Parts: sequence; structure tokens; C-alpha cells
Amino acid sequence: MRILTLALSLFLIPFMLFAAEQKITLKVSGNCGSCKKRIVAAAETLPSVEDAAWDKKTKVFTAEYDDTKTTPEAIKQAILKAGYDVEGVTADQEAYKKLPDCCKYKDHTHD
Ligand SMILES: [Cu+2]
Repeated sequence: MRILTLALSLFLIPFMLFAAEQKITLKVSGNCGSCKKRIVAAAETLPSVEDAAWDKKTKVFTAEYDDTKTTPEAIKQAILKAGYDVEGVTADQEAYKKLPDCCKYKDHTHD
């Protein structure tokens, strides 16, 4: 039984070390490469957000973050503030208006 407990705790150590590291996936509206840059930059202003990425075809945003330093809600808010809709939630309209014309994804899309 002791050996089992020892083996189990050795097995769990790596998981405990990385437990703070979380992945987030969000549906984020946008059009093009500069949208991508803005979305990624907005997310990466938050502490511990790393490897942020957004795919203009699938509109899927992904990132890694430390859940002791930031929250999924904070990431969502940062992207909304940059002018991009997140998971059906409407973006900050002032920020949206400031986007370049080609990035106004609500008015038109392009491939
Ligand atoms: Cu754009």
C-alpha cells in the first residue's frame, strides 16, 4: 500500500507543477491578419497569457494562461475591449468603430 501511495504521488507531481497552466478556446469574430494581431495583442496584455493564436478561417482563438494570475473572463473582456465579439457577446462599440475599414467584420467579410 505504501509503495502504491509513493508511486501515485510521484505520478502526480508533474500534474501539480503544471496545474496552474490552463488552456482557453474562444470563438472570436474578425476578418484578417491585422484582426489576428489585435486579438492576440489584446489577450497578451494580460499577465501569464502565452501562445495566443487566432485562426481567421475557423475564428477560433486559443491561448494558455496561469489561472492563479488571470481568468477566462479577463481574457474575454480584453478581446471585447479591442473591438471583437467573443462567444456571441458584442464587442466594445467605440473600439469597433476605430478598427480599419477592412477589419469591420460586422459590415462585411472577406476571405
Ligand atoms: Cu482585420
